[in-house]
Amino acid sequence: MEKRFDTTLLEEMLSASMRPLLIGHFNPDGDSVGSLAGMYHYLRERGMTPSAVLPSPYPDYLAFLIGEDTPVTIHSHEDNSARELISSADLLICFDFNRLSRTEQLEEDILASKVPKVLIDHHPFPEVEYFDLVYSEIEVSSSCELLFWVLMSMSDVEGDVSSLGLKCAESLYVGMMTDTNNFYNSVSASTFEMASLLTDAGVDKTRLQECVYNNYSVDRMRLMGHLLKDCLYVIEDCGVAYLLLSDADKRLYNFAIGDSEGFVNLPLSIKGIRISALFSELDKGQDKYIRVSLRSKGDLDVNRFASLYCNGGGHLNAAGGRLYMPFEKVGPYIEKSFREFLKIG
Ligand SMILES: [Mn+2]
Repeated sequence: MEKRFDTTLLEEMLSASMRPLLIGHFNPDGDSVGSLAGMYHYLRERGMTPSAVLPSPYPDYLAFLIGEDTPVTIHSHEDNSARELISSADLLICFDFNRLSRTEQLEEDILASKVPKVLIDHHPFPEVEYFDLVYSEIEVSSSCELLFWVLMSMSDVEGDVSSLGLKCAESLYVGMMTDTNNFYNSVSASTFEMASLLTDAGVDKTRLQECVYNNYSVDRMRLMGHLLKDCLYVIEDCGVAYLLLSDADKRLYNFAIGDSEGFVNLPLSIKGIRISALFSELDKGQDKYIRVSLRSKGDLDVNRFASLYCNGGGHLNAAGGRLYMPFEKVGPYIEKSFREFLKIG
């Protein structure tokens, strides 16, 4: 249950560092923001002054983890501050991604940096060659859980959860909670143990659930209703169901970043459905593509499907990718692809 890690090298790197920089992935989710914020607060508790960057904005429902006391620099085309932070840092710690390309426009800057690099991640096949120290476990629920057990192994923590500080503890809890879809997938004994230790140490799980899951707009609720009623497609003989979220519908329902969170899981509650997908049209000038999210049950490998048909990857039961085609072609393309992938009809 309890996991132990060798933290000798990490502790050496941290004590040698004056300007550590924490980096999350593009389209940051709860796990990426949670692990970044968790490490941030842990280092602050120890008198260090870390910085943090994200390649793109985070959803509103995570704002409570990143208050004024956790300054995070968000990269944008117009502003070079994230790039400057990368070039001036003396240690880079990356969270919740296995490929540097997940940092999008910051990838080049990270590659150009010659300082020690650490990766803390739970996706398969991480690009270990770019890092000096890698904590990678794919059996673990989330990067937050992995970071939790790494921190618990640190010589200044030695298994004492209260020494992490409440903000660190809350951040790690939120990342684990969101990546497991509120304890629904990828949960093992060590995940429950982590949750139990964190709640014992004062984490208010009800408050965190309220902040994350009961904080949506009316528009988001109506958009979900519209999607389920008018934009849900079922390929019955394949056990596949998918949702098509167009840019026009997003505009109609005042879509905000994070509003489609959880939508992809909805079709999985239909009897007989074992794979679900969400295709979300993005139409922002030059960044025009269709964002793909995939979920599956059992041994159906959507990581493989994403890499074969959707220019992406992820985990066995949760993956993502991108399609470059007119939105109206997605339905026929995906039905054909699933038939080929599952060898049906
Ligand atoms: Mn994750």
